[in-house]
Amino acid sequence: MAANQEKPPRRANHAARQPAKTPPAGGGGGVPPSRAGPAQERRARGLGHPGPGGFGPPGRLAFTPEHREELQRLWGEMVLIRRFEERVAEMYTRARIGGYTHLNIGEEATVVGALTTLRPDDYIFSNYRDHGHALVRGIAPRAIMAELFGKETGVVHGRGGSMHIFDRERRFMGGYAIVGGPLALACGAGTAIRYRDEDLVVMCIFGEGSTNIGYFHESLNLAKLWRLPIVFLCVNNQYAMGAPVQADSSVPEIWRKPCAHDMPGERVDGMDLLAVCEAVTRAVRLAREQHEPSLVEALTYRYRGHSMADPARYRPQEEVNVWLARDPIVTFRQQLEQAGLMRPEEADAIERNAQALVDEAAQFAEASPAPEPTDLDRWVYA
Ligand SMILES: Cc1ncc(C[n+]2csc(CCOP(=O)(O)OP(=O)(O)O)c2C)c(N)n1
Ligand SMILES: [Mg+2]
Repeated sequence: MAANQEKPPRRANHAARQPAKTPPAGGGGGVPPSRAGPAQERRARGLGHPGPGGFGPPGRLAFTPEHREELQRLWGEMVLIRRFEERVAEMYTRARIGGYTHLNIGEEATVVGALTTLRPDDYIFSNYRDHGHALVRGIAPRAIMAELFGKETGVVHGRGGSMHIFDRERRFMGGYAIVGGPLALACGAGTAIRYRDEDLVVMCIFGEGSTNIGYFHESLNLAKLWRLPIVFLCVNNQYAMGAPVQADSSVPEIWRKPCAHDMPGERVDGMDLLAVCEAVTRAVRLAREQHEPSLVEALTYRYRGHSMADPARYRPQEEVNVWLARDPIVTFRQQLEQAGLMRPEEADAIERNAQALVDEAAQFAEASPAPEPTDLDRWVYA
């Protein structure tokens, strides 16, 4: 009985039937009622429902001198992902890493541009393509690499491997192998945030193939109905394994799909870090200030196969070349240099730093102990 009293109150049926266009003062339409009231009322008077032109005011970053340091840092994060994953590919080929391994190479501008908009106490739900997400979140490269090696020093003690990176302290709520699965979990976190009346945001990252799965529509429906503060980030790399988006989605423009749930959607150039940052900043603000979930579709490309086991022979080389010419790391560096915001020697120093981190991570992973056979069921839940 005591446990029952601790549960958040059930929401009234009539609330579920209310259209949730604008939040009524003192509570969101169709939201599980929160335990506190005044803060909710404050937030309910936010920016207003976004129109078809976009989510609201623009973001904050630009190629201007006051952002010099931050822009260099962001470029450095993209470089770190690239160097880290090149080493992962090498270590996989040398059989130091087992299981499945999916790389972010080519998608760095989307990863960095999106995740940099979050506060450290916001939640992230990722999929199996999670190394880059974990790096940007601040999980140590050595702990990720050791995880990939299946070592006890890995971020989840070597029990998860490449697809299941998890760090509760950093609110990195996991990579998941089940396509679409994290969307439902993100709704759980979003509901918890509303019950506790917190001003936190959940970012849920998934591929365009996941939008054909039932979980996608169930989750968007619930998120909108209950006004859950979720940013649905669809990384549209245009392929789900070997299937091009036009072949598996009746609506290949993913940003249009959330309209079925009266949810705003926006497409952004996923090779352009600042554009991603700007769009996601607006989506985060909507979620945090108005409990308005939205979807951002970042159009990007993976330069490698679906996983390390995939030679990606299904893509014409001319198509790959078009996207290679838009390499986000090369482009962003050029933009920074042309704007006088990064000198070649500064870029070289950032490169060296990334390389040193990756070297150290690989050495650490190699030298770390494997889990003890006697600990087989430790850290494992079923
Ligand atoms: C429920 C489920 N169905 C099928 C699979 C097999 N599978 C793994 S990844 C993948 C493609 C997903 O593509 P997308 O969502 O576009 O993400 P990407 O790999 O391109 O990042 C599929 C079908 C799975 N893991 N889970
Ligand atoms: Mg895809």
